Amino acid sequence: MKFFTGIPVLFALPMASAHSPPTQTVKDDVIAFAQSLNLSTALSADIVALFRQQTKPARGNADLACQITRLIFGPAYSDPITDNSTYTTLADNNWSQSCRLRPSCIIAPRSALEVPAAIKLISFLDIPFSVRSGGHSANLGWANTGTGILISLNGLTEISLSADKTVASIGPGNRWDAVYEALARHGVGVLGGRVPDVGVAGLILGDLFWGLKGGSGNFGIVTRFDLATFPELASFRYEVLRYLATQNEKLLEAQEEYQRVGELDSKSGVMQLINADTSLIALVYAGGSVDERPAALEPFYGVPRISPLVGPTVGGLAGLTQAFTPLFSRPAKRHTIGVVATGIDVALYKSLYARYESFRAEAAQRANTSPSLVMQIISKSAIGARLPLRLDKPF
Ligand SMILES: *[C@@H]1O[C@H](CO)[C@@H](O)[C@H](O)[C@H]1NC(C)=O
Ligand SMILES: *[C@@H]1O[C@H](CO)[C@@H](O)[C@H](O)[C@H]1NC(C)=O
Ligand SMILES: CC(=O)N[C@H]1CO[C@H](CO)[C@@H](O)[C@@H]1O
Repeated sequence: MKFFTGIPVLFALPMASAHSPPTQTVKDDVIAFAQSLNLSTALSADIVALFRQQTKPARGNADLACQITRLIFGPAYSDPITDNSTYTTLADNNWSQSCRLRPSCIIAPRSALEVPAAIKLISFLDIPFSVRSGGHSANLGWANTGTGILISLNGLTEISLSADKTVASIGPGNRWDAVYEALARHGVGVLGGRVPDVGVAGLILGDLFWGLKGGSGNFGIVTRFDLATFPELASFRYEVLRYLATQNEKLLEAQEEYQRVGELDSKSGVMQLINADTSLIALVYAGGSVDERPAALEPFYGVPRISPLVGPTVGGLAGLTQAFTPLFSRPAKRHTIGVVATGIDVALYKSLYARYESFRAEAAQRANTSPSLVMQIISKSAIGARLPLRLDKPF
């Protein structure tokens, strides 16, 4: 203190203000912010009061953000102290353990109108955040945050149909099985995921929609998807065939044959999954009857198989995805996923398969693992008809 004696007070003031912004400016900002939230006067005043009580800087202050959030959102708010059971359920609503984190608090908006307030708060205070639809991500730290606010969209579960049934309006908190079941009651379906508990928004924004492709939760929060419906998706032929692993090379040959010839019939589609002991091939065909094997899918019938997971059925996406449910084991595991895109080349498929087999054997010695190899056929007709990704053009 002695050192400063005699230094004019005038000098000391600017020093202080360089470290903490002048009180008045902060207050104006805060008042404008509180007013922008469209709350009652009393609630706005409470928010301003919370800022006044802070001893730490407001920027980046997750505790303050959570206190404000609690005032604004009431029962749509949870943290580990005030509502640990809701908090724990939402925080662990993970498909993959790799994404299990502990956010400071969670907001689960009950309507689209509540989403802007959450975003205003997060950006005003500059708080790390994460947005979750279904949480079906395997990327480390995705769909959750360990340092800020999780916005869980699980409360936005609208499913409605336009009067003429051509457009379904779907909230991002839905999972595909619920969507398929609800729409099947009206004789229509929408294009979505094959895994029943995948969230609607993660799949569409992660995989399908051109404008936000790859953006996942990073460019904005979609509060409703209006999807075109197709009656064909409520009633088509499907079956899920099962093969012993000893047939895998033959299956890859069948796949190549289908890709060269069968897929020219745009009514046909194939999903394939290679696991340790058995492989599954789901064969789908628009229209068709139980008794009639679609010629386009013939290559797969030629390979010796064991009893099917699902026999020939005429049904919708709800039934087909339910059949897959036992394949996606719970409780959650840790996942890692790698993807490579190739042209049609059976020699390459076989060498990828050999690589998979040696990886599987090696991994089994080190940990309790269950590697799968999935080959996803993106057909010419799918690219030409509706996919917005332009996979026919070089990246
Ligand atoms: C603002 O609040 C009023 C009253 O609660 C509500 O009716 C209105 O929809 C809100 N407006 C917006 C844009 O959130
Ligand atoms: C919340 O519940 C979980 C699971 O029961 C428990 O591990 C954790 O300690 C609890 N947290 C608090 C702050 O009580
Ligand atoms: C919804 C869900 O699968 N939650 C799981 C998340 O991970 C933990 C740990 O494995 C499980 O206990 C939860 O059931």
